[in-house]
Amino acid sequence: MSASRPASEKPSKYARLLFLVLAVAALASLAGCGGGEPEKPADRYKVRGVVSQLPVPERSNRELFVHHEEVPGFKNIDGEVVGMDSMTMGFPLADTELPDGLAVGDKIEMEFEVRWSGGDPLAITALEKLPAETRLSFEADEEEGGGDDD
Ligand SMILES: [Cu+2]
Repeated sequence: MSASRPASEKPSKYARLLFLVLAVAALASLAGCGGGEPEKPADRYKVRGVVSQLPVPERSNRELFVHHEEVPGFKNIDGEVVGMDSMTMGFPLADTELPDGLAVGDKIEMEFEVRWSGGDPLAITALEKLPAETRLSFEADEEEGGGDDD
């Protein structure tokens, strides 16, 4: 029996092959471990409300004022769920575009995020108009019995 090894092959070919295999393996493991612990993500909330003031174009920070419903799951800076009462407040729009023709009095549903570290803690990340007949929780308190006028 004769072992027919390719002893005549040039070693440099194997070296290159080995290098290639190692390089591919290294890349694969890099892609797999994604770069360490993720930062604490922003808290995100969804809330409905009524537009009470549109952003003022002259101001650099575009802020939409909304009379919003209660946000029961709202967390404070320590991550404790403290909730947020229904109130009228300004929400920075960040890069979010407003729906065409959005006007004061329109009902909306929006998502906003809160980052307790960094410059601007609050930002609207999504916003859409709700049908005008949508009943919001604070309306039920304020005007039981109706008398709706547009
Ligand atoms: Cu609020």
